[in-house]
Amino acid sequence: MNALIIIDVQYDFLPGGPLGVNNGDEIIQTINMLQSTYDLVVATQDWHPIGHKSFYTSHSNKKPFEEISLNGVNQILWPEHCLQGTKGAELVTELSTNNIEAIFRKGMDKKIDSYSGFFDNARKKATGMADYLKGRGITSVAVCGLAADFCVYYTASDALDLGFKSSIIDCATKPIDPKEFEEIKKHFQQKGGTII
Ligand code: VGL
Ligand code: ZN
Repeated sequence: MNALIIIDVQYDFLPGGPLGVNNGDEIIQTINMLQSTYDLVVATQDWHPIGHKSFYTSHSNKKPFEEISLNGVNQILWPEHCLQGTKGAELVTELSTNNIEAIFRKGMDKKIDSYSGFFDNARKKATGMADYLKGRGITSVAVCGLAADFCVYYTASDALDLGFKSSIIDCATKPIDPKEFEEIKKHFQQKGGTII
């Protein structure tokens, strides 16, 4: 049984948003068409409280995209995005959601960011998505959505560590940094993942 995992298709990650991914809007129809070819469809939603420590505004004298160590974990400081309950945190209305059986929220702990849909970045807490997928008999996952070089990649990579077959759907994801994503793809394939 295979599952499609749709990562963070939220307004704040679309062009014009505070963390807008170039051409991020172009993947939505592709994701809609793909859904019917999977046994199960799930999604994630980046869902930050005000004052989340991944925001540069939560630290003094820090600029967007600066890197710091946050409780021992490397952290890129982002513009404020996906604040709980705001329009920017909503799943984009053009995304078909009728077949999405579960939505896993992440990034709710102020002290630690969460790129992967499975764990926070320190791997201290699981979202429950792995158990959910396993409970549904899923052995293989395909990951799409935003952003390719962060939440999509971390989710697909954790899926491998958790024993799933895992692929990234290249035509249904867009990176923040295209050059970085090319390197990431090589690394993911070396680890046993597939790019489709
Ligand atoms: C993401 C940075 C910060 C993502 C979420 O969805 O890729 N990136 N929060
Ligand atoms: Zn975030």
